[in-house]
Amino acid sequence: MKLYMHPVSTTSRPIRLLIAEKELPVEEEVVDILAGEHHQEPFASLNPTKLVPVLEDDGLVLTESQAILQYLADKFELHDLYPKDLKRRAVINERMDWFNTNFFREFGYGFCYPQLFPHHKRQTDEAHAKTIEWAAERAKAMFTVLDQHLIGDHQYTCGDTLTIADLSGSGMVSVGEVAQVDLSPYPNVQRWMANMKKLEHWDSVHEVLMGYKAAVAEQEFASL
Ligand SMILES: N[C@@H](CCC(=O)N[C@@H](CS)C(=O)NCC(=O)O)C(=O)O
Repeated sequence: MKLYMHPVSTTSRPIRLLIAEKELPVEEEVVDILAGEHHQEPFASLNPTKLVPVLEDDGLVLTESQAILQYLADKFELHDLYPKDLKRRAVINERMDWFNTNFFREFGYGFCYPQLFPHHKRQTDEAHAKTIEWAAERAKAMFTVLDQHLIGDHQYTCGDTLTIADLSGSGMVSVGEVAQVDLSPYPNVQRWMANMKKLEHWDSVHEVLMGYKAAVAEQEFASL
């Protein structure tokens, strides 16, 4: 079984964290998305959407991070992280969809990525600034939902035990560290992220991201 990924990639890190924490027998291969390798063969044919991550397992090719997390949790019977109980599982699936659509559209693709990655820069300075301004308002609303409603008084996003939804969501929130996002208006999010950082392999999985953070430390970022 092989995971095609990039260590900085927001959607690859949660899967790498799952593999590391549970010592899953999954080989990892870096696709250098910063050098455009995902637009070249053979990767472009493996995933015509030309994004990482991709999981290959004996003829099965999966190209969406949430589906990959769910598949690995089922395949290796990680019932602690992805229970079979219908309603608990439905909540985890709901949170994963929420993170990957509502939250990440605004915070990742709208707010952070245009500031962090040159190929996400808009064509004019005005369009660029407006994109970030538009997404910032919506990302703040999403952080409020995450803080007040999804986490609230709990330790994690689906209650008081860790699930694959937390792996997914924390990967998305952590990209904000690179863009120097202040999470102090969201104390429950800060508490939850502190819980996530206690995972044994958090630091090693996020090492390259933290290197990227150091590399752009002098850049000026919009505030959320
Ligand atoms: N919906 C996809 C999104 C994957 C995605 O956005 N991948 C990014 C890295 S986080 C990528 O490959 N970017 C390449 C690019 O921007 O050209 C998933 O959840 O797997």
